[in-house]
Amino acid sequence: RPRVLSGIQPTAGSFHLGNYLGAVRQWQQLQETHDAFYMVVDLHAITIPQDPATLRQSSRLAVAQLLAAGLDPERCTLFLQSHVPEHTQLAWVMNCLTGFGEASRMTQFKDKSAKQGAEGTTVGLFTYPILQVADILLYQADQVPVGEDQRQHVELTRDVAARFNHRFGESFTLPAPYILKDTAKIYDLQDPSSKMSKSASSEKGIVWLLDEPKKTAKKIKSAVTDTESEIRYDPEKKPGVSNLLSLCATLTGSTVADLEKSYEGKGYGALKTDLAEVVTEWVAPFRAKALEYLDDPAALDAVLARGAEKARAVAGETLARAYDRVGFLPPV
Ligand code: AQP
Repeated sequence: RPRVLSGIQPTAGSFHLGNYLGAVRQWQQLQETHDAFYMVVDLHAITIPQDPATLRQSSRLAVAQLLAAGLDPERCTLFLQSHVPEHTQLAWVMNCLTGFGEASRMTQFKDKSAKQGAEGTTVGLFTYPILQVADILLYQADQVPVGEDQRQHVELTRDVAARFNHRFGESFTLPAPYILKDTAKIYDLQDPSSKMSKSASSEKGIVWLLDEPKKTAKKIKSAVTDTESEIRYDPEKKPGVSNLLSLCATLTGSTVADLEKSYEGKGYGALKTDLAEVVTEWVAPFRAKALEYLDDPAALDAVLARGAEKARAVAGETLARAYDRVGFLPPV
């Protein structure tokens, strides 16, 4: 079976709809057909300041949500990044194979560092894409299911892997991004020209999966549209309406063209009301399940312990081979 690997940051509160539709939903599907490795990336989370107690809680919350979204630890390897020290061990080698200019071109770093300011920007934020290179290469992943915002990091991974292979001999699989066109980028409800993002979206622009479903319905109903009234998919001229149409199509399994037809002659209110219902119908049982999993932290920790064991078996082997190729003497 081809192998997939992906990760998600533990977020205080919950995942948002962009995380779910852009990534996690595909993870659930791919565990049926692929050898799947999914991790909660707590090492990545500390690239911006985190309160230790909150981070611990957010990591368990992330696992609870992944289980509620249908990840099955019998079908995939689900683990916490910090439980597998091989990630940081391989990352050092990859740091030494990545150009400073190359890393400086990462647009996510440019955006986030501009927001943090020079003083608030850590070296960790700068090198985080290189830790991601190690994350992916350790498992020899063929594909990486992510949202569009992560494409550049997967491309960096390919470049660094090719460089390692060229210099030290064929060692790493070159991974391809697995990005579904329809859900590659879910947009902010209030600012539909920007992606829905936990750090950049306003509270009204983001759908948190663990919010009260009523609150979510209200947010959807007050989503920004435009001054026309026609329900038509046109991301350039009508980004708000187009976002609502894509969300509705994705969640109901219909096509945007069919939706356009069925809303002919109807106003934006009808689309928003229907979408609010579709989202809350999905979110309500998801939320109930996640909260139930969260009630049993020992069970969540057991899932992670088993996941780490499975992950380390693969990661340890890759790391040992890479260290050998680089010329590190094995410990005796
Ligand atoms: N708006 C989005 N549309 C589609 N996919 C998205 N993803 C995130 N936002 C969208 C995908 O979700 C996965 C996990 O993301 P993450 O939280 O670990 O990191 P991120 O990409 O940095 O997500 P955010 O919310 O945008 O966080 P900030 O604000 O910190 O940058 C990834 O596969 C991502 O592509």
